[in-house]
Amino acid sequence: MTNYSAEYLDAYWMPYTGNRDFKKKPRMIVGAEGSYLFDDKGRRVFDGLSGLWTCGAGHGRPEITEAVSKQLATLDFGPSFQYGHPLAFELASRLAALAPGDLNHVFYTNSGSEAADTATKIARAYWRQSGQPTKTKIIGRQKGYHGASWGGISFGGIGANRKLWGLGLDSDHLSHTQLKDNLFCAGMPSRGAELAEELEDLVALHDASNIAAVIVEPLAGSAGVIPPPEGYLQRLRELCDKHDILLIFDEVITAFGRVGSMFGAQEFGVIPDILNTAKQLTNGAIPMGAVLVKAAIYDAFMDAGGPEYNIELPHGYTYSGHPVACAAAMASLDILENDGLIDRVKEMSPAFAQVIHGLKGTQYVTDIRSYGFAAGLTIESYPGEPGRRPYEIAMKCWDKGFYVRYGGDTIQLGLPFIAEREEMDAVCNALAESIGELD
Ligand code: PXG
Ligand code: PLP
Repeated sequence: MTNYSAEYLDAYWMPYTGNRDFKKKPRMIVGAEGSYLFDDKGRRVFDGLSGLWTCGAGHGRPEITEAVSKQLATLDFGPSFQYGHPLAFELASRLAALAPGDLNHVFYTNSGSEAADTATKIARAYWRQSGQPTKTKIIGRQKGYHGASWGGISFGGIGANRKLWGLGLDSDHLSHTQLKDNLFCAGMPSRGAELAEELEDLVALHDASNIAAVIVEPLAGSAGVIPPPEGYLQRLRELCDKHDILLIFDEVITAFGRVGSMFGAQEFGVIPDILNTAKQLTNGAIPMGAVLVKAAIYDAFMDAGGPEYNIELPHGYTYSGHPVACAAAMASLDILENDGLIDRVKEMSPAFAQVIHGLKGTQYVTDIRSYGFAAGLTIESYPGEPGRRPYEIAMKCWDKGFYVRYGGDTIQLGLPFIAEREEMDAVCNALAESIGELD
């Protein structure tokens, strides 16, 4: 079926979508394989964002299908509170071994939003357990994205995601690091490390005795791919240590290969106290997130736990560590390792940077940023309509057989880790052509 009636489309309130626009001209995806989506008209569309930064290993991987089917037939669900199943422990050990430093305890969630809530709840509870109950404020960063829950929209820094909701959680924000000095930079920009010093100003304003944690994406994804300035994350780490503030990295996009290392923490050489993951953890096949916590934090909860039958952290989700999600994650990590996909991203990212930065000089493209297999373009606005031109570009690309992400005044690419050089050229050509067709 390719002609959907208004009635057929009416009931579903789509997330982060212009519902009225979509329902006038539905873009229905009915299948996917490798780096391609298939629409309801039988067209093959290049997946320029790996789903939603989720499917780096490509769609329809038989290894994941098999692992998930087997798990469903063996243990479809087991209660996650007070009881466990072996695969959740195996996956936790595996993630702990992959993670840098002593980030060796894993709390499971079902999404990046829940990971943001979990990490910041752990941070606040940690200080309360440690006799510092006033340390509650969470410092995020302008342009940060940490999901759609009350936590995420409070310490998140994308205005459009906040303005409808009023008072959220006690938060403040560092400035973003997207500087005019760094326009058209491939990789980490050389200027901007001093922006980390703003944490000193926020400490002067609020006092460290009131601040639980700083949460940042090591590379900001949703806001349009903003790699960290050289030295910025190091300085943030130093200042967090100086003031006894926990540092949380939200690696929901950067973990598991996107930036050419297993974690952004490794790629950028800074180890946080808590590290959030989701998306690529299961290659997108089953919803799952994982919050990696350093030993000293976990141990503090165990030490303060009271009698051993007590629950040390009254927090969790019905589906935390879901057996089918664990199976998908194990298979997905196997694929990354067996196919050497993270090294592939690292090796091919200079070629990708060359291709994407080739769009410099294209009309309306006022900035291009890139790192690993991620890139963001800033598009000059129609007067008073910041979102329209990126939307028009993305729709033209879709018609040409290319899915790219648009949001705010940006276009984003997050190529599948299996993307070929010709596909990089093709998606960039489609972007250039689409921009050329604008009024
Ligand atoms: N943190 C970060 C850093 C994210 O990128 C979340 C948390 C929330 O995850 P969930 O699973 O609750 O959606 C995200 C999600 C885009 C795009 O196009 C990015 C996300 C989601 C959808 C689209 O940039 N990031
Ligand atoms: N709402 C109600 C009424 C519930 O019973 C539960 C879980 O038991 C939840 C919300 C939370 O659901 P989840 O654990 O899937 O986040």
